[in-house]
Amino acid sequence: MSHIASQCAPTFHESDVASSVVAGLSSTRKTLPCSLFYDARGSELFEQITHLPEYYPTRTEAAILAAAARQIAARTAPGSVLVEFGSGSSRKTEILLDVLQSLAAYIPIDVSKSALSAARARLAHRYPLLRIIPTEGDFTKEVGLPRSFSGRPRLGFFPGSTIGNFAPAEASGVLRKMADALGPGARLLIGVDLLKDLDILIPAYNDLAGVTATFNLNLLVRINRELGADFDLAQFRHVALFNSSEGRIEMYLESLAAQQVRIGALSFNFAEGERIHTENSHKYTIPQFHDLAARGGWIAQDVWIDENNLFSLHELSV
Ligand code: AVJ
Repeated sequence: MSHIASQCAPTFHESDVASSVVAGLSSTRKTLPCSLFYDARGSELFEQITHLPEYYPTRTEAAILAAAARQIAARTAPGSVLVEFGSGSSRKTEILLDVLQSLAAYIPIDVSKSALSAARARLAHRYPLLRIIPTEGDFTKEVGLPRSFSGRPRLGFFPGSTIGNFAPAEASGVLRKMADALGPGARLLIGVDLLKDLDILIPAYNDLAGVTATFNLNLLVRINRELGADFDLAQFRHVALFNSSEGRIEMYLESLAAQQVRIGALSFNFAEGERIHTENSHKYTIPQFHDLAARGGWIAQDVWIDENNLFSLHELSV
């Protein structure tokens, strides 16, 4: 079973949290996996981010999806299976579930058992006839879908521009894993944030209310709590910048002073101004993403974009 190494590699267990944190902070360029953002408090903060005036991706993608939904439904045969990768709260899925005709099943895949059961409860209430098969798993690894649906047309769903968290080489690997999991004839609906002016891009990751800063700093709160560390939050600040050669937003936690931080029996030294790299969020043009999808084994079928060219929704086929 191969694993895609990533700055954002998911962390399942307590021991994984400890080892990924120690490894990340021991490296010359300090880093922490962005999957660690999503503890209970982090998920709540991310939910707040999605409502910020500066954070356009969530609401723009939802509007694109709503506008494209009938077209998508018309291309989806009755009896299809909808598979969502990293389904989380399954909020945007409702836009599809409202229009897709007689699905054989909805298979949400997520690393969080609690997110899966909360989503199942909400959706079961709203769609009483829908067969929901929550599947605990990590979409960056091999995902086995239930065999009982092998003959069914499959539609994959990967919204939110989560693909942007992966460097291009990893991203094409993730897309290939999805193609393998879904099998021949499958389609994939994937949300991809577009490259755009920095005066829109930067504030989306550095909002006035400071919610993104709190979200970023919450990594240190989590490490203090779960690993018995003594990070002083007042001694770090949130930094978001655009790396134009890589075409991505990068987030960091920057040390405001020379300091030593203890994690259990270990200690880590920070120079003043030294940064911990906490997230990458790649932005693509349409042709760049088509190229990436092709390297992951997918053929571009259709693309929808909002009127302000902020965000894209792609339909791909294998
Ligand atoms: C959920 C990974 C797509 O990169 O825009 C939002 C996460 N980080 N603000 C993104 C995030 C800071 C988000 N993704």
